[in-house]
Amino acid sequence: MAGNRTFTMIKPDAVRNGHIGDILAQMCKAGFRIVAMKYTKLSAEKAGEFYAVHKERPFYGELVEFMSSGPIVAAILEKDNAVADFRTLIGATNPAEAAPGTIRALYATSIGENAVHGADSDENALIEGNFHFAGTEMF
Ligand code: 3AN
Repeated sequence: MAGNRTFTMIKPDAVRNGHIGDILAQMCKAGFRIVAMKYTKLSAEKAGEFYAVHKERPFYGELVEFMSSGPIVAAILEKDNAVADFRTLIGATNPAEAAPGTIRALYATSIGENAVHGADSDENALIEGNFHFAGTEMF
């Protein structure tokens, strides 16, 4: 059965470009409820840990540098079928391939600086949510 929680980050590019409010509004309009949320900044070490699965990929260094380059908004969101529905809402990793109206089509500038993160499975949503939040910060 599909889980009902996902994990997201509004990435440093979207924060820098002033899109926090618009992106949060889209998430809420799409029916996601906020379980946990914080405005924070990842150290390079923490970003490296978060993206450890991509360690062998050629863009890993660039990704870690970018994700630690400025503040982000981290959040756990709740809705039926959360992981899949959220990935539909944000669109493809490469904004050039993202469906019109999706968050990445609207706000992302490149495949590396693609405005938002969305967990890719229920298992990773749980791991990523627990990476950023204590149980006492989830409501
Ligand atoms: P998604 O975020 O859509 O699940 P992944 O898991 O393939 O995509 O990649 C994780 C992150 O790594 C992406 N959000 C993006 O910021 C970065 N990334 C992926 N592919 C590339 C690439 N070819 N060049 C630079 N950065 C990339």
